[in-house]
Amino acid sequence: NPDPDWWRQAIIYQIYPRSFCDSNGDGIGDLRGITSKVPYLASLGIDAVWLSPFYPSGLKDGGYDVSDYRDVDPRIGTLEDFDELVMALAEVDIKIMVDIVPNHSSDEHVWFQDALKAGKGSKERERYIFRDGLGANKDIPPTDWQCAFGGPSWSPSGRDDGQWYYHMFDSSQPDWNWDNPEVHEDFLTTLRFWADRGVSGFRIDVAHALVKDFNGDLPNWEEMNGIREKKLRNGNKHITHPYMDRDEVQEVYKEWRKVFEEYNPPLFAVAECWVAPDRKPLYASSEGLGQAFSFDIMLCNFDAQEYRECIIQSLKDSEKAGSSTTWVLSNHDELRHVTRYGLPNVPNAGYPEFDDAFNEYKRSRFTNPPVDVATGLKRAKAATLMILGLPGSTYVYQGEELNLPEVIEIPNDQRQDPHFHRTKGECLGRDGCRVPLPWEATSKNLGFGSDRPPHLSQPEWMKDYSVDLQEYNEDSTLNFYRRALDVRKELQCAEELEWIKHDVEDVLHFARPGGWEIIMNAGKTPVPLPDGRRVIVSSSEMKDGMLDGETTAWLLAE
Ligand code: TEU
Ligand code: CA
Repeated sequence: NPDPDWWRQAIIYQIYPRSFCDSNGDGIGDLRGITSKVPYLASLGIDAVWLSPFYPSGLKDGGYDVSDYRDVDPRIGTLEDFDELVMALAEVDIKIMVDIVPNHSSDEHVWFQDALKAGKGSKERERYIFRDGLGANKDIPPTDWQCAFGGPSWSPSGRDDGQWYYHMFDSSQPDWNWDNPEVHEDFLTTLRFWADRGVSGFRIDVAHALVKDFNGDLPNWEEMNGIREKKLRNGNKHITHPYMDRDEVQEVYKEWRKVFEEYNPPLFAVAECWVAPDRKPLYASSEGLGQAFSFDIMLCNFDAQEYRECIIQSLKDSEKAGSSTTWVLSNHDELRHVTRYGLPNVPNAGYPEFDDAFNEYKRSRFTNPPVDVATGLKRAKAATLMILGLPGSTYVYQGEELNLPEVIEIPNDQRQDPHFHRTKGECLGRDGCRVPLPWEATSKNLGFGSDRPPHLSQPEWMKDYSVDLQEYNEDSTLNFYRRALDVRKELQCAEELEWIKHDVEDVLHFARPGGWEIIMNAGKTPVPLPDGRRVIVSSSEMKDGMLDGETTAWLLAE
């Protein structure tokens, strides 16, 4: 009897397919490459993998510009390769999740191409969001809004008809019109398509967008940022925004829920939603998608008080929804956390968009970061052991188990992220966390692929992080992750947590059912370990009954 709750405390490993493993030596990671590494995935002790988009794509946004939702990019493989991967994973009891990108497609999607051709007023244009431009010549965009990567969020149809299409992200990513039933139908077909091929769940990209209301008088960009800020901070549903976190988007997910329940166990979904805490339960409820990412821990400095507040809030939000929370330290959009933790702290106001200090740090991403890698690594391991001790599921991003830092030194002509191109290099963008993995220290392309150089080049120092070197080193980060996941499986227990008071402000101490205790010292000064417990795993070496600074330990009663 399949367990419908398998995801609640699962370890889910995120694969960025183009950068995982290249089976045919063309420099691009592919599905067969992933299949060839199934034994490695099994050795980690994970429950599921989540594949970032591998669909046919214009590749203007790392595959998050999908031109066919029900196929595989020929550069990455075939549907047969996908089936083989599913089978190989099933043999080692690992589930598979895929990424659904429902806010926008690629401009190369056949429906968008049809929309451009069919012209103004056609039913083809009704699948996207087209509006007339302003002014006598309709050559002014309908609003002054900016897209997420910089630059206007409307682009001309290119057909001399005065029409513009809306894109929240890059101009190559036109937004779907979720007022159109055809769009609804098509996504239901896509969900079933992948579920029928053996997929257990989905990660839903920008789940808080989709439904728009662009009728009537629209706010200008400055006014809208005010609304957005209010909505992100206060959330309550009385504040409506033209495209963010509208109540109607939940209707879409109720439809999806019906499809999820057609399967046994029901399909699982996790929402990528950047919304205020009081809105999160809507997305995470069992009538909606089922789980919602909490990125708060990713936005925390390495700081006990910030962690404490974040843990309490995340657990509260998920409990309200009857869901479990998520812990994420890195993903394909963010500065890898070894590097982040090696940087000086920035004031954390929770929502980065409106925080000057955070923006400054993101913009400087990563022209000349003053990174202290040793500190970053020590903290990364401590934070990892802390989140693995919490109730909820943990998402691990490929390479974090190798302790990979962000790659700064990518030649500009190789950079792919629209962030980099739109800001004319002012922000280096997200390519630095997407560099292909180092598998073998002394092989060509570090064992990623056998022939052509990887699509983003691996710096010389990356060989020191190779899987093969770490395999045989008992103290490697790779073996630390394996040990922690192994022990965690043994200690698996109900989703309960009890805080234990500690005299030192910088120390977090909590207990889980079964006598399992987690203690983290986020400060620099060592503290004594509590009496009568033995250490079962620790993020750095234990000496003389002391818990070192910036260290986490798991304890059991003696
Ligand atoms: O990201 C959505 C999102 O909110 C981004 O603005 C994110 O905050 C940004 O990338 C940080 O620099 C998702 C995907 O994860 C991302 O890779 C895509 O570029 C984006 O959607 C558009 O599909
Ligand atoms: Ca390849």
